[in-house]
Amino acid sequence: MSMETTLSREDIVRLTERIEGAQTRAYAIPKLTDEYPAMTIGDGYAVQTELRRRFVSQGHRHVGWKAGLTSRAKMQQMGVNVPSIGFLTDRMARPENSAIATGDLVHPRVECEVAFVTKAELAGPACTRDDVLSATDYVLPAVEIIDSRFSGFQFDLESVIADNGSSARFVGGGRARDPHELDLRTLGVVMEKNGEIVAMGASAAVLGHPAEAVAMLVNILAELGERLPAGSFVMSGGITEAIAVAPGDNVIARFQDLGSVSMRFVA
Ligand code: 0L1
Ligand code: MG
Repeated sequence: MSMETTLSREDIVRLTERIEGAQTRAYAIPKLTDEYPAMTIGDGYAVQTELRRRFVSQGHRHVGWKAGLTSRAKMQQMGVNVPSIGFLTDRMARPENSAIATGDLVHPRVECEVAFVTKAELAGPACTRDDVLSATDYVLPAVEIIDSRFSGFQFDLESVIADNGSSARFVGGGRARDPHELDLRTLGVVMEKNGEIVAMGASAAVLGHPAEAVAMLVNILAELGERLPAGSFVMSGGITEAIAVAPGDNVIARFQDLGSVSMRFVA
């Protein structure tokens, strides 16, 4: 993936302020490429990096990363052939079984993911699935609440990367397990909303194996000049499609061998 950048420092800062406003005050904006059609993936990551720098300087704690657009279905839906990554902070974490407010989100959707917690540093550019499994302390079931800030879901990869891969909230739960005790390719997941099954899938939907997505994330980090520190929380990408949620909805994600994660949404 080329990380070539074309935007000036002033434009990066301007776009970061635009994304920060949309994220923190929960309003939709047009995709960034409407104004900057020549924007590259490298420019998207430059905006994302500046956004992370600003949040950290405001006291947010950077706790890990997420891989996004890791299933063939999602890539096809978006017309892209490369996944994306985004950062996670403590302010995005929500406890299991909690009430999650939608008032500070634009159009939230939920997806089931396997999360990894690492016990050793990982570095690209040639990180492999086996490297990830050796560096993993445990895996746990998680739900990501994504929230694209772009009007009517009209976006492209450059804009989504600048918007931190639509990251908004995440909930970990269930049972922490040693990944060597599980077959992480064939893990089944069922998502229920208000008692109805709304999505289901198997973990192989994530690049064939969720640890493959974490390796990909580490290799993208290397292109950005970064490593994944020990103790990171990493979301490996949606196994199921993203399902829209609204106040009053109760969501439970049931993972084979890992237990379940639940939450409810309030205004
Ligand atoms: O987590 C993800 O797969 C990122 C999705 C980005 C695009 C969207 O908001 O649907
Ligand atoms: Mg996701």
